[in-house]
Amino acid sequence: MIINRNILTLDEFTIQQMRMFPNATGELSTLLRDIGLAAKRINVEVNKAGLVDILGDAGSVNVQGEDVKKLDVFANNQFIGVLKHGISCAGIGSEEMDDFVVFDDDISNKSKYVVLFDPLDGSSNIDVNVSIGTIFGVYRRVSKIGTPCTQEDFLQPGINQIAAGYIIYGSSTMLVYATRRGVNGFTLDPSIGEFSLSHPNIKCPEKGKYYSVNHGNFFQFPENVRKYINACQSKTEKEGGPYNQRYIGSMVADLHRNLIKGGIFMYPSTFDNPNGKLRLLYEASPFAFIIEVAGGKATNGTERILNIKPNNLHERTPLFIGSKQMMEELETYL
Ligand code: P6P
Repeated sequence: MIINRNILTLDEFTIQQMRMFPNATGELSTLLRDIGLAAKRINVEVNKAGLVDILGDAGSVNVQGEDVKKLDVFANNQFIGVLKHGISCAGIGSEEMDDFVVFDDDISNKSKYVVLFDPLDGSSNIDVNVSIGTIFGVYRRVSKIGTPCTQEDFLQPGINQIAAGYIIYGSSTMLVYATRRGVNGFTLDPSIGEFSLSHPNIKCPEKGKYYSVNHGNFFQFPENVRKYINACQSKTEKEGGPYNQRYIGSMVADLHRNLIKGGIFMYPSTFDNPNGKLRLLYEASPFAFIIEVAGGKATNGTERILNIKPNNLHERTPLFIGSKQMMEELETYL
């Protein structure tokens, strides 16, 4: 009997992947489906943000010292809700919370994964209708199964990620996630309310024409970074140029474009942020995992992002990430 399934939903895809591994417990598939559910709930609010009083500041300031938008809080609660009441996660670390959270109940303590996430990155763009996103990374616990998870479970180098992904709430809403087997993109189909496989086996083009950086910080950048940026501005056709500068100030949107079309994104150290602005655990490491599986590279300027052993939950890092050949050219300057 031929079962005609034109487009696989996220659930069907994760179950199909699980069937390939007879020993799979299904915990990762369940975890990814839980994340998809939270994303659908957040998408509803993001899409109507202009219509209801969910815009604007929630009146609080998060651990980063940033005004917390109401949607930030809503998004954070959605992920905690599905992960805490699921069967696959022992605890979480979130940009919105000072410390990591141990779920510490019988089922959660038996789960083998922990999740780090930025529930709604780029939230300062909410009020001006620019695409924003969720970023997540999944690690296998290093602490004993059956006991509460510990800080060590969260402070692992990014190379230990089992899966990493993002949701972009844009002209369409997409969930993109990577395991070592590949990067796959799912577009939310409102007619069935499911994420459906739209971008199978995403590969980042080895070179592109986009370079993404906040030029407003140009004179704060290290000299060798400024030299590379100047080179980006004078590429001839023979050198693969001319390049276009694209920077929307929303990491998920900038990196999604560069992943699909090819390009390089840079957030170097600045006077204000000598260790970089972006966070290692729930921004840089998940994207570094995704881009490397897709064929690209990601460093902090001197070291591979995925090799960095974090010291604390909210650690920041400079970030250079994108197409392989563009990163290799940048490395000749660094
Ligand atoms: P800047 C958004 O606040 C964010 O964390 C990323 O999404 C984005 O890439 C970056 O900061 C933008 O920072 O300093 O250029 O406005």
